[in-house]
This record gives sequence, structure tokens and C-alpha cells, in this order.
Amino acid sequence: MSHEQLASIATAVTTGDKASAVAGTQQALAAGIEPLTVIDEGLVPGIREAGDRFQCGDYFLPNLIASARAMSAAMQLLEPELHARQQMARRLGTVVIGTVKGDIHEIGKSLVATMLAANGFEVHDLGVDVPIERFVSAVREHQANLVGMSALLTTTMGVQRKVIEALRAEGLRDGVKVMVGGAPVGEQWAAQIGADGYAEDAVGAVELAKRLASG
Ligand code: B1M
Repeated sequence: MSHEQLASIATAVTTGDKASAVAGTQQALAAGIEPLTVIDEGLVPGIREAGDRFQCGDYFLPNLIASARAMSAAMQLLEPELHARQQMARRLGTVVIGTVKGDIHEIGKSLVATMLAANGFEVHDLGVDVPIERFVSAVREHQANLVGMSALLTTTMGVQRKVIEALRAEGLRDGVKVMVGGAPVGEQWAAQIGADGYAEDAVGAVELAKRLASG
């Protein structure tokens, strides 16, 4: 039963049981469950539950790290599957993406990067804890027409604004569209800092990137 399989993947991630998260993901794929369904209905609820337990003090940092490792290991199986399902002949644009300085949350940003690449964008993933200047130099280096910034902490959201200011100061802002995302970020924040758009999840990020690249 697919619902039970997805629920057990979620539990494996929440409890930081990497072997079970990987085995459950393999079984779900073998059973024909779509990779995005495994992510949205198995892995993401699992990691969110870990976050909730952390927030209310039931979990500590090592628990959160174990959950993140379990999720990342399962994601490694799913990324090639996501790519394999998309065949884009046309290049839609060049994206520079990263998690901003001070922030090491990687999973959501990497999922967005994978989905963009799988949907026809050339993606340069700068990783996590990316300095402001690195976004700027990467836009130049890769002649990017899109910049994507992820921030998961209320304390690092402000760096997204600083990157936009730096792009403006370097005369690059008019040549690139800026998209932002991450749990504490929203439409209002995007408008406030002068970004071109916000997406709530990876599927929304692909839609937004397509819209921005064609506009
Ligand atoms: Co941290 N963490 N964490 N954490 N962590 C959160 C974000 C938190 C909400 C947990 C909580 O308290 N409930 C909280 C932030 C509170 C706040 O500021 N509002 C928090 C905290 C406090 C911290 C530390 C400060 C804890 C500490 O040290 N005391 C610390 C900070 C470290 C740092 O960055 N400097 C920390 C550390 C960590 C780990 C290292 C243990 C680990 C990350 C491991 C890794 O990434 N390799 C971790 C994790 C796993 C989480 C939670 C549990 C899960 C994040 C995640 O991967 N979600 C998170 C709780 C939560 O989010 N509910 C939490 C799954 C992922 C698929 O979703 O990342 O939201 P998400 O990405 C989504 C969308 O947001 C969107 O699409 C993605 C796919 O659907 N999206 C974009 C993301 N980027 C986008 C970009 C776009 C468009 C859409 O365009 C460019």
C-alpha cells in the first residue's frame, strides 16, 4: 500500500533512520510511486515533523542532523529519477542558485536546483553559506539571467536583500531576475526586498523561473 510506504518513509526520516529511509525510498520507486510524491508525501512531512519536535524541545540538534542525513540519503536516490523523467531539448535560461551566507540549510535549495535542471535550466549551484560577492561573481561568470536564493532562518533572510543591493551596485540587477524562497520567506518579503518573485516549493520555483525567464 503506497500510503503506508510513504508514512514509513516519513517516520524513518523523523527518527533519523537512514537505512530505512533509503530502503523505503527504493521500495516506493520499485512500486512505481513518482519521485515527487515520495518527496512531498514521505520525506518532507518526515523532516517537518523533526523540525516541529526540535522547536518544542523534544528533539535536540543531533536528532535534527540525523533526520537531515536520512533525508539527504534518500534524496540522492531520487535526484537521478527526477532528471530521467524530464527531457528538455530547449535551454530555458541560466540560473545561479545558493543558500545565503550564514545559512547551511541545503535540502530545499538542492531540490529546487535539481528540479530547475530537470526542467531545462542550466543550473550553477553555489551550495550553502554563500557570500554575497559570490552570487555577484557567479552571475558575471555564467552570464546568468536568473538568481535564486534560499534562506531558512529569520536571521539570514536579510542577506537576500543585500545580494539584490550588491547586484544593483555592480550594475547587474537589470540583466537578471531574482527569485527567493525558504520557509520564513513569502510574497510580501519578496516584494519588500525588490525580488522578482517568490515560490513556496520546488514545483512552484520551476513555474516561477519559466515565467521570469520568458518575461
Ligand atoms: Co534548521 N531550522 N537549524 N537545521 N531546520 C529550521 C529552518 C527551523 C524552522 C526548525 C525549527 O525550529 N522548527 C529553525 C529556524 C527558525 C527560524 O529562524 N525561523 C531552524 C534552526 C533554528 C536551526 C539552527 C539555528 C539550530 C541550532 O543550531 N540551534 C541551525 C542553523 C544552522 C545554520 O544554517 N547556520 C539549524 C541547523 C539545521 C541542520 C544542520 C541540523 C539541518 C539542515 C541540514 C541540511 O540542510 N543539510 C536542519 C534542518 C533539517 C531543519 C528543518 C527541520 C528542515 C529543513 C528542510 O530541509 N526542509 C527546518 C524545519 C522546517 O523547515 N520546518 C529547520 C525540507 C525542505 C524540502 O524544505 O528547506 O523549506 P525547505 O525547502 C522548500 C521550500 O522552502 C522551497 O522549496 C523547497 C522544496 O519544496 N524553497 C525554495 C527553498 N528554497 C527555495 C528557493 C527558491 C524557491 C523555493 O527560489 C530560489
